[in-house]
Amino acid sequence: MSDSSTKILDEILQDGKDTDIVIPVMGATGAGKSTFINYLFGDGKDHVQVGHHLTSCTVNVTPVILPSTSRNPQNPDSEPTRVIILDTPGFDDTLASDVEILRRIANWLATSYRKKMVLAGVIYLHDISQDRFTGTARRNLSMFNHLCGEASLDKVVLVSTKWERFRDAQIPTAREGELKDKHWKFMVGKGSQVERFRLHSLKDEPLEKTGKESARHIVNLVRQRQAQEKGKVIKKFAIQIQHELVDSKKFVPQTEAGKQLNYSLKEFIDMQKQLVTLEKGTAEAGDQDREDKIVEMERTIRRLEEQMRSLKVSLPQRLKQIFKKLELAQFYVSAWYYTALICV
Ligand SMILES: Nc1nc2c(ncn2[C@@H]2O[C@H](COP(=O)(O)OP(=O)(O)OP(=O)(O)O)[C@@H](O)[C@H]2O)c(=O)[nH]1
Ligand SMILES: [Mg+2]
Repeated sequence: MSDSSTKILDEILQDGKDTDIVIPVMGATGAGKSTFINYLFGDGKDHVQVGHHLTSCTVNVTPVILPSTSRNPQNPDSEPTRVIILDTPGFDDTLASDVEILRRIANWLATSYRKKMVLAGVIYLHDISQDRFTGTARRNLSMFNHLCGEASLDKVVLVSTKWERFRDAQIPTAREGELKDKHWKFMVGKGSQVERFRLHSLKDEPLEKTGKESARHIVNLVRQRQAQEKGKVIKKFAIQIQHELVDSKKFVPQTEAGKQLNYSLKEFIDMQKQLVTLEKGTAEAGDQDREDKIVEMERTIRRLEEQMRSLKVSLPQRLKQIFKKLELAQFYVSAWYYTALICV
């Protein structure tokens, strides 16, 4: 993305006001977030960039304004409502580390909350054409839950995408059932809604809403829930990470989502130990399974090392002194410990 377009996108946030409605779209890389957002416009144009390659496409948090701005009928002179849809990069991205992605999402959401922009709800996309609920899918769902917090899950719509990759609806329907019974069970129990984003109907399947209508229907679900809550808590509604960063004045690594990344750093140490043991084993065996495991672990280690480097960069001396002053001893010590590990 060019510098000038990034500047324009920043302006949406800079102009943020309490009449703005924000709806972030999240999910793993390639789940179809940018495609979903473009369908909301229904004009065939790319308002956000869609990726057709194996590398991640959206690397920055990108807000777009839906062309459905409306005025308050009781007060026609008031500012029109801007509905801002937020495109986000997924975790386990191929281009940026999880620490960096969390920092970008967290900064945008915290700034919007400070400006009193109203977060109406969150849309989470999952690619139903994936044969397995992979580590990346699990990680994204876990990070998403820690960003939102349990209390916000009734503002979440869980959406499956890429149904068109099947000949009929049998397999994706069964997969959706499995998601509801297993991976999404907790969230559905806390009030998350489940929906399908559909581009066109499959064999013997009448569908009322496809393409733009399907995408708009999902956004309307979020807005309807917000309307039901109007006058109650909506003006104060925020997801967990916004409360943590703005109300509780925490640093990103201290938030529930940030702590997830610390756990990954601990994993790094365990993995190194396991790797040494496995390497010893392969010297005598030539065992293919074992070799595959090593390749997979080396890949994870490289990813975690990258995160550690990012953490080091995000912890300059000045910040360390602040932690010390605030007597955040536990966090300070562990951050120092990991930094020292990288230096040896
Ligand atoms: N058939 C089908 N293809 C889809 C759908 N959504 C996305 N795609 C395709 O999936 C690929 C990735 O889509 P994107 O919209 O770029 O996915 P993304 O979640 O924004 O990916 P990142 O920006 O990398 O995080 C593109 O080739 C899209 O055309 C869908 O609902 N159905
Ligand atoms: Mg994208």
